[in-house]
Amino acid sequence: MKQTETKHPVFAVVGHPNKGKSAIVSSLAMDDSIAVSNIPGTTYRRQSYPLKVDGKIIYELYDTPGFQRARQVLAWLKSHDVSADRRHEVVQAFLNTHRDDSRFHDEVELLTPIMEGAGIIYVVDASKPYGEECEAEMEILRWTGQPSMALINHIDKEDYSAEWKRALGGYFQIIRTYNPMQTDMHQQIAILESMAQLREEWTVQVKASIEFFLHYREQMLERSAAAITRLMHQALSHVERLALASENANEDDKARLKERYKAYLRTEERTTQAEIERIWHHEHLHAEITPMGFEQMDLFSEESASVFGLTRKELLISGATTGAVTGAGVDLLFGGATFLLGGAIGAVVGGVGAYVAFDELSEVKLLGKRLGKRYLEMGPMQNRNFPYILLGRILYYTVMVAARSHAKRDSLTIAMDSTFKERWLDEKVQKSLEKYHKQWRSGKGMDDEMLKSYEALIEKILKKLMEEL
Ligand SMILES: Nc1nc2c(ncn2[C@@H]2O[C@H](COP(=O)(O)OP(=O)(O)OP(=O)(O)O)[C@@H](O)[C@H]2O)c(=O)[nH]1
Ligand SMILES: [Mg+2]
Repeated sequence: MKQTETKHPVFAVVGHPNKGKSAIVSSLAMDDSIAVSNIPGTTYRRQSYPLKVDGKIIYELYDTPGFQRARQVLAWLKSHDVSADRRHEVVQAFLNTHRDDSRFHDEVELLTPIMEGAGIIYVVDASKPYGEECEAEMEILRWTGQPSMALINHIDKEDYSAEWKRALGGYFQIIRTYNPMQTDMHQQIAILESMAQLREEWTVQVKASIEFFLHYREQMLERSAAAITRLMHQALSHVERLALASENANEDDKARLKERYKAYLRTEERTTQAEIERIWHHEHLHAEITPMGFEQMDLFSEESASVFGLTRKELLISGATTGAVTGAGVDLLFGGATFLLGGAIGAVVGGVGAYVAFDELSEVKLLGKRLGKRYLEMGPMQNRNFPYILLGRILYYTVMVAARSHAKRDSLTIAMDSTFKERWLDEKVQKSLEKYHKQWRSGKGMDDEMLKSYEALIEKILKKLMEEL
């Protein structure tokens, strides 16, 4: 189908082998399933990757193999030359004659979508010096008559972009630098705006795509905030029950219940992380050998508490101690055997120890007979610090996933950042959050309206964090 007949813009990403074409497609189409590798010739066939939102395609990109025999193709075209306004017909004739010619497999693959109407995105790696072999490639692309732009990528640190720009200038209307390894919404929008300029008929569609794209980003934030709210709600209001075999509970039963309660919370966190990955189109993170996540840093570790939890001073600010917090309450706040974290962890957060007592997440209650059985019960979460640890961790995870380029294929390691908390949590935010945390603690639950306002608060925090990326 010709581009003018489709409702969304279509572009073919082409160039020399191993220059980052697939990385660029991954990044622009937000697709982490595409093969990206430093072995030249990784992409063997043309393949279309549409960016879809609610079933509607925003734009579609073709990943293609690199040119292999550009000079021979150009020689063939020249030997069949006609008038300049009909050169695209010669390219079409080349395709018709060479469809089954294995020598030109890659050229046929990459030229086909262009001759079907796709715009051209020509990728070069400006960390290598300009090479004349590209001239034949650019010349062939010119023969197709399709609108085109060049993207300058930097696979390594060296920079030969000045000489590349001079060479590309003779062939392309628009030349832009693009880093597929970085997620930057402005960079992405800039590319879309360049696409809009390429051909007058495309402007309206591409502008609409930009609107959709911005709207989609907004949606991803909203959906993330909803997932985080659900996690907080489930985790903090959860009540874990253990049926007892005998009349009385022994220490083993209590320990078993505590472990189950913790396991539930860990699973909820992991499930939400997976949901966040889906929202941000990182479907393949778990195919990695090293799973992404806080595997090295358990939800109930002191390290977690020191990085994400509140300090004693901050706990006092939250108003957690105002009113009648006595007896068990104080123990739940600072831990039965109130402990200060050791020097090693203190150092991580600049000498301020965080308070947590994971032994004291909630009281263990022995319940009366139910269906002839006795139950032990734990929950809802009473620990004042836990909500901040859980929330800090999921916010951090969301930011890491959202900031990850879809072109990356290494496993994501979470480098802990002890300054993260300062980026989102201040006294005001803490006070607003505490209102909800208190409600969950009380076991009264939360109505939809209150959950919605918590979600709005989380969304605001996420937006702020994302803007700083
Ligand atoms: N550091 C860095 N590496 C990049 C960048 N772009 C691509 N790479 C790496 O360069 C290698 C080649 O990238 P691909 O996207 O597979 O290249 P391609 O042009 O599709 O290659 P073929 O399919 O073989 O033609 C991969 O190892 C990428 O991770 C970049 O901007 N920065
Ligand atoms: Mg490729």
